[in-house]
Amino acid sequence: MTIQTVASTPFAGQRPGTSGLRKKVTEFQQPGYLENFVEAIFLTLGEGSGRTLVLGGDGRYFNREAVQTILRMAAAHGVARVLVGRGGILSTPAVSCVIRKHAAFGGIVLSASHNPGGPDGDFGIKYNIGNGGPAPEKLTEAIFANTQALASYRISDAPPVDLDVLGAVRIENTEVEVIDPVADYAQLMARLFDFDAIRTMFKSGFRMCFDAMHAVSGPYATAILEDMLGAPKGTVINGEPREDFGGGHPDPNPVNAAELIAIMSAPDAPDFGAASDGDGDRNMIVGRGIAVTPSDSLAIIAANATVAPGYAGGITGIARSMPTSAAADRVADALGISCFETPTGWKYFGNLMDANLATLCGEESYGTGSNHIREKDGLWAVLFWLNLLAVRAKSVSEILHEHWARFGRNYYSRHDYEAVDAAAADTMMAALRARLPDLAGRMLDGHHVAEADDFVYNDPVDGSVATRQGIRLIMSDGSRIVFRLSGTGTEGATIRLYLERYEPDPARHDIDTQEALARLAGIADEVSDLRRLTGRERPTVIT
Ligand code: VG1
Ligand code: CO
Repeated sequence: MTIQTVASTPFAGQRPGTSGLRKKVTEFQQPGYLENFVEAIFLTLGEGSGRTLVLGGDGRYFNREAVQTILRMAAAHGVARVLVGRGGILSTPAVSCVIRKHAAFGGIVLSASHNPGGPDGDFGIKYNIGNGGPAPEKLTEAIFANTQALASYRISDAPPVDLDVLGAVRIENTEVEVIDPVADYAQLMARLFDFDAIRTMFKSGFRMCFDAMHAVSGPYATAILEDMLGAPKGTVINGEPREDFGGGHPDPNPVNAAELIAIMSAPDAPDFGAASDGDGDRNMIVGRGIAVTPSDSLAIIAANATVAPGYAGGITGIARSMPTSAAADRVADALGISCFETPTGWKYFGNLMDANLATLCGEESYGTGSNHIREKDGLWAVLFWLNLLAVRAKSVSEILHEHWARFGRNYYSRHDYEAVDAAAADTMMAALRARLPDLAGRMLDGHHVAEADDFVYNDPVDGSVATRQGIRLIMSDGSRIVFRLSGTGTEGATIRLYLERYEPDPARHDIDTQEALARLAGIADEVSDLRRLTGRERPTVIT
């Protein structure tokens, strides 16, 4: 075994987006592409002696190969110890959990989350810091700068490690320990939630369907729901992780998790349904015949937090990404705590949780979580709901309607225009930005525009500023229209249009969501000229 220095040249486009570097597998397979990015991570972190690093991914195509490369590079950079999940598997929340539990210096997550996998699909890589959360922008920018400057990378020529056998082996001076990917995470969940109450509920005949979408949460859900909580075998469907997610699109929303929605809409539907994404950090909550929006789920978890033993002492604050609906703000008001509004992406929540300003965090994109780790956590949200259902002994629909009756309903929807021409999307955003001063104060189809701006976030903890985080029109009645460009797509540009309208009257809480938001959608098209500029008649996906 020796350490080699391999000559290399920079690749364009290695700037991490909303959540790490995501590209087509074929791009990652270019000689030196992955190595350059990993070298830049190590250059940014400094030499690794005495440090522990956590490593794992969602099991998608190229995961195992990438793990072997990164292990040999970690050894070349003097990392003392690497904790790697068996089979190269660790869900995103499990990486965060293991980093914190073992006081690791940081972790590398291999995932493109909900993006499709397989040889023609996507791959991704992300660095998490010692608090268990995604690296802040300052660090990702430094990594990017290093990718553009390096001339070589260092790697050991050691043979591959057997990733399927638990235990420790050595590469150079680095100890590589293959760990059970589920154990630490499952232990943490058992501390946060009332497993006895949930077990009793399953014993009394409560039925659930968890769709793991052939992604990473399968082993976690099977171990926790079926083995620990006694849910009947078969509660977890599509539980076997596959390199191509069974050809599916592992995004837990009503469009991509259509199988689960069909099961939950059938006459003999189970009491509760849930799904999770590629890397296990997203969740969708479904009742019989009714899907809960992620924004409502965050608000409901906040309003009921104390039912779970881990949150029995109450919550200090809530944080939500800017496009997420203001449903949680109403709960925060009622509880007399703060609700922070951050840019899109979990990395912005880390400081708030570290400073104990926020206990719960959420995003409209099916992401919910708490300060138990520093990533969003799909199974955590599902377990919270199970705990809530066990304590309240009500249906999902009853809980949802009672919440709306108390706080009002924030009708909410996101319209995605995927893989549109990048230049057309930029033109649209630039034109909208230019029109902002003119839009403020205008009446648009009966709505008075109270504010029109491009969201700027001032981090209250470290004073950092994030600009251009989404164009928003805020109406006097609280309705909102938000435009953003995605930072996770790998083809052209994806325009996200977020629509929200508040309805206090319980008699009007069962309107079809798209109908309730139709006027706002019309205004959005009119002010942005989206359809004409992109040549798209309708969104690719509506959630
Ligand atoms: C999307 C979501 C965002 C989420 C991010 C990562 O980003 O909108 O809320 O944090 O994905 O989630 P964007 O830039 O495409 O809108 V995951 O589960 O893909 O790591
Ligand atoms: Co994800």
